[in-house]
Amino acid sequence: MEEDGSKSPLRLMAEAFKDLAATVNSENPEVEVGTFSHACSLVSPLFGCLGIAFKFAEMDYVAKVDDLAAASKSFLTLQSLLDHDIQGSTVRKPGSHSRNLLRVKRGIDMVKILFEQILATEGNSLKDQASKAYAQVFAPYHGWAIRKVVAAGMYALPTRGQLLNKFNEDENSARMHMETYVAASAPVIQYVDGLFLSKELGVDW
Ligand code: 1PZ
Repeated sequence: MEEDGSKSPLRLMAEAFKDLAATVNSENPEVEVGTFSHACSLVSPLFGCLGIAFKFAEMDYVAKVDDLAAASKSFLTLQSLLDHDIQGSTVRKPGSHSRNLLRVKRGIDMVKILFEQILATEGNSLKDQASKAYAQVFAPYHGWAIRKVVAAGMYALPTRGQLLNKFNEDENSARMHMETYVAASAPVIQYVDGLFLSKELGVDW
């Protein structure tokens, strides 16, 4: 039950990605950096529900999304942002827009897998679902120390019920928004991967 549907963070997230998906699925997709970074910024409220252990994930994610938002003043599309780093040989350089784009893409992918897991399971713990999403998306790229901290943080996650409460959702409205996000984020994630791969930049770094 949403007291004020227009303010539901899950709904805002789902709708922003639905719009992005429509762009990506159009004939000649041109995804604007500003539209993309705005949609990604709507994921941030999730962190508020995760507890203190995930504060550092939030800081890193938000900094990278902010960098993309700032880049939108210089580059109209994700494609032109990548081209700029290719020309300067700065694609993999720490802090580059392209590198941040790849990290942010992983963030929205992790949320997608987490929601898929939540939709597919019952029970009140989120630990297994979150661990699985992290293992698939981030663990291969994080060193031992970060993986340990994340694993410890998994014990401090809220329960499913607490998460829905914080989002001001009941099971049905939450399911609906999560399903929308899962369906809409898939082509967006694929599109970003496709951009990197079409320019032979790889996505496994
Ligand atoms: C209920 C779900 C629990 C979700 C837990 C999410 C855990 C992610 C933990 C990430 C710790 C981030 C610490 C910093 C990592 C950086 O070294 C890397 C590489 O950055 P670079 O070298 O390019 O500057 N950063 C990342 O890999 C991006 C991390 C973003 C994390 C976003 C997670 C979004 C998921 C939210 C789920 C609700």
